Amino acid sequence: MFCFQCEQTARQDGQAGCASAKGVCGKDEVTADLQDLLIYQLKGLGELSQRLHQHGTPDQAADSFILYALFTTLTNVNFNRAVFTGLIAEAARLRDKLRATLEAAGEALQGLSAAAHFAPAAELTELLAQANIASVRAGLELVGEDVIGLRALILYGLKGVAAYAHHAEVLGEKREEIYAGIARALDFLAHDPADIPTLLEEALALGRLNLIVMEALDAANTGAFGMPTPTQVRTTPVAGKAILVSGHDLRDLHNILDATKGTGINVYTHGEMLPAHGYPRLHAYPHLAGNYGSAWQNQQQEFADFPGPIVMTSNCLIEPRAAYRNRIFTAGPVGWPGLRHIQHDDYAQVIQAAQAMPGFTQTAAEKTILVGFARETLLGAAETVIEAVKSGAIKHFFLIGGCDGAAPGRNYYTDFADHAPEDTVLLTLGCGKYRFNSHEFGNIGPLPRLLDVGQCNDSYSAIQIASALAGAFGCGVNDLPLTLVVSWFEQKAAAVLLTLLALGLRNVRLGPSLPAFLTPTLLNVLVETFGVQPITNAEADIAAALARAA
Ligand code: SF4
Ligand code: SF3
Repeated sequence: MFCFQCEQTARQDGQAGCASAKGVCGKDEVTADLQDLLIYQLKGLGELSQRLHQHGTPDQAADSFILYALFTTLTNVNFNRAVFTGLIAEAARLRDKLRATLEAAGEALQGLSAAAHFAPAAELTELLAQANIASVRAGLELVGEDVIGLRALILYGLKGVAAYAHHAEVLGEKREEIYAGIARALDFLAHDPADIPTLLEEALALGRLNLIVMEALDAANTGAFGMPTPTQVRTTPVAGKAILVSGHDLRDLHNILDATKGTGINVYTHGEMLPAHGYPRLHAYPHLAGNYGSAWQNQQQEFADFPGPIVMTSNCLIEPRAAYRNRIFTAGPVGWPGLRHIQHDDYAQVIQAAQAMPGFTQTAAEKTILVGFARETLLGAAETVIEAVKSGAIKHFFLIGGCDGAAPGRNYYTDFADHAPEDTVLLTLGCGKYRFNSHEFGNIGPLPRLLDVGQCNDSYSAIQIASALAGAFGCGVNDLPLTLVVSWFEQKAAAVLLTLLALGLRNVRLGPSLPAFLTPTLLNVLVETFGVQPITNAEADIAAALARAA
């Protein structure tokens, strides 16, 4: 096992990467090796799919499978080795199907990569013996650390892109250019590219593809559930039976709300599901009672304390404790050995579990949190915002976006928000905000100082807001009084970072630690070419950002 795809990867003696029997996230060696093999196969499958796209006869089942399978390998999504042996068998089946289709169409099949020819062993032991060829570091001695690092950046970015594309797809956004773009990227990786300028160009191409994917996801979410509007969300319980829904998938939340209509069960959001309350067609369910708990890394305590079942719809799952193991359900790409998985949107077992439990016995005093400042609301307030900037009432915007994690260095983002001067606006995005979003930040005129744009999935909204402000001020986004402070943890954040770079956004502050797969040479490229800056300490970074804008 060797995995260095996320921010919390093991870092010992100057060596980075989880390489023991179990990763920091809890992923075991067997699961990690099976994930590598699956990725290897997906490169081969992507290569064939790419040829079908070029031929004008794409295979929808294979394209959807690719998104889903890539998503299962994201950090904190699926830990169930049985799922991966199943996906490996399915990948081989689809590969053979695509090859047969191409042959039947008279397409020559020369030049296919080794990944496209890979025959997975039927037995687990033999399968694991094949895993070496699939390691993210395979070929290191031939191509060196920089090439391995750039391939990893592209692969991890691609996982994030696929996850966003899957979220959009389940709500009906199925765009040819997205499937074709993902197949193209896999085809690129299948041929073990080793030219650094070409790899860098591919990373930016992936960032551009991700912008299209995030636009599709925004269209999917707003099309299905309406434009988010400012909404007060209750953060204290009300008496009654309860279900907790965590992760990012709005469709799952919607289906759970529908399934529990009239049952008397209240539904609460957790973690990245908080912004769901801002969507009118989700908010309209009276039993969407509120938000419970905070960010993913606190789930073991929060889920144990929650008096009902929990449904995990996407990242970030961590090892379930015995206290709630029999009442946590997984959905979509998520999995953990022994947990019950929702099949065919059938929530009967979840409802039964909620009815069998006490729920909340008392209604607590009401506390709320404000969400729902996605692009339309903020653009609707553009005149107020522009006036406030012109009058000097707003000096600067800080977009604090991205993931949370368990490491102590993550207090940087709270410090940043708390130390930002009172004439600055804080835009938040992703799960990094839960450490500080209940703090009191006050208002600037009619505008709250902290405006939550939504999930990490809503990065498109933030990009639209920045572009619209740049348009209104007649300047480029880099000339706005705006600083992006990105906290990364997993591969969705890698995809968003590539998009920001592809859009030419400079001076992004990145932390809490830099990706382990980026070598000093690659980091230098990010710093020199894109002005990416590692975080230092909050007060110094705020001062530097304000000085640059002055
Ligand atoms: Fe380690 Fe992160 Fe990989 Fe888990 S996902 S094994 S924590 S690098
Ligand atoms: Fe968070 Fe996992 Fe990335 Fe959606 S829930 S931002 S870490």
